Amino acid sequence: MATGAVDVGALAAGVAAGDRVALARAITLVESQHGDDRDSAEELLARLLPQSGGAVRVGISGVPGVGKSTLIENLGARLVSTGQRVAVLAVDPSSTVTGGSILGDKARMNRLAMEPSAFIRPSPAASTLGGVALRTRESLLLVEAAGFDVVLVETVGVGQSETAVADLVDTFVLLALPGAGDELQGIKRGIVELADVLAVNKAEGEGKKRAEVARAELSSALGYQRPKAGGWQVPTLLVSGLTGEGLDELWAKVMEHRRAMSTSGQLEARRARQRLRWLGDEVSDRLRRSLAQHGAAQREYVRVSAEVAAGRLSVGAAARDVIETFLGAEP
Ligand SMILES: Nc1nc2c(ncn2[C@@H]2O[C@H](COP(=O)(O)OP(=O)(O)OP(=O)(O)O)[C@@H](O)[C@H]2O)c(=O)[nH]1
Ligand SMILES: [Mg+2]
Repeated sequence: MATGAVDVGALAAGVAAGDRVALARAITLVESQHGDDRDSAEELLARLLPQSGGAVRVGISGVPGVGKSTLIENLGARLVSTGQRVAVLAVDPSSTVTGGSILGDKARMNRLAMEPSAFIRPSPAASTLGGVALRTRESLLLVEAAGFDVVLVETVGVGQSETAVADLVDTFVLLALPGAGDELQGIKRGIVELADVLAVNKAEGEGKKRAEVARAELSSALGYQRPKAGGWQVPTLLVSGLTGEGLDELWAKVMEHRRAMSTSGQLEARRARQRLRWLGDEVSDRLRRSLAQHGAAQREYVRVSAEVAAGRLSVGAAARDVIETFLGAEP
């Protein structure tokens, strides 16, 4: 659905002034799938780009139920109490199916949601994870233009989404659960490699001993990894998002990572790499959408699909036919 005629100039001014209502509207605009809105969104982003880039961007990931939202609520409240403005964005691939599972999350971040210097945005319901990540990148620029000092991006750990989120933050924090396990508790190997900081959550009271076991195991798993860019050693910590234990240390590590990256020039290099990957994703996404809207190409797709399914046409030849129709024929 189109959001109606948008006064991009006024909206940009509102966002730049830190107006939360304007910011929420701006994010709705970039998330819109409507063609007219896309044009306005791009104009808005072009205007605000010079004011973006200033926030500390941190991804918080981990398997469902590891305690991401609880930790973000507690950490966010601490940061707010030190005078920082904190925004929370969410990337939830399950929302592409259910149309949004973040309601529970927002309830979990009740206290933070009520802070005037905090801003919480549920994840967009886009048709693909790629689409979600693209729009989250844009939302991130908007909250930066609105003057937020810290952006925390929560992602549900199911594999692909962490890669997408690691690609849009400066520091990627992976949360794990207490106790040991062969499969590192369901965390995929490739995901552990993405982590800049690892923390075993729910490490309070009775859970502390088991948390230490998990920490030792993760720590030794990290030992086999090649060092990160700039020689950064991934720390493993014990935290409790519930009680707040270890959260100050966690934040200190995030800041330490950031300082190390800044000093070595890695921060700028990382962001440059991310922007280039973003460009590639954006081009692919647009091509895919144009293809889907191209009548002749879609008819050709249907035709060759039947041939491919029946084994009469090779996949390569079929793909070439679709692309040639797309490039050669009127829509
Ligand atoms: N003991 C203990 N329980 C916690 C802690 N953090 C979260 N929990 C509990 O774990 C459950 C899941 O917490 P959430 O914060 O919703 O976890 P999440 O990772 O955001 O979950 P999804 O968004 O569904 O992936 C809730 O019942 C929390 O109360 C903690 O530090 N210690
Ligand atoms: Mg959550």
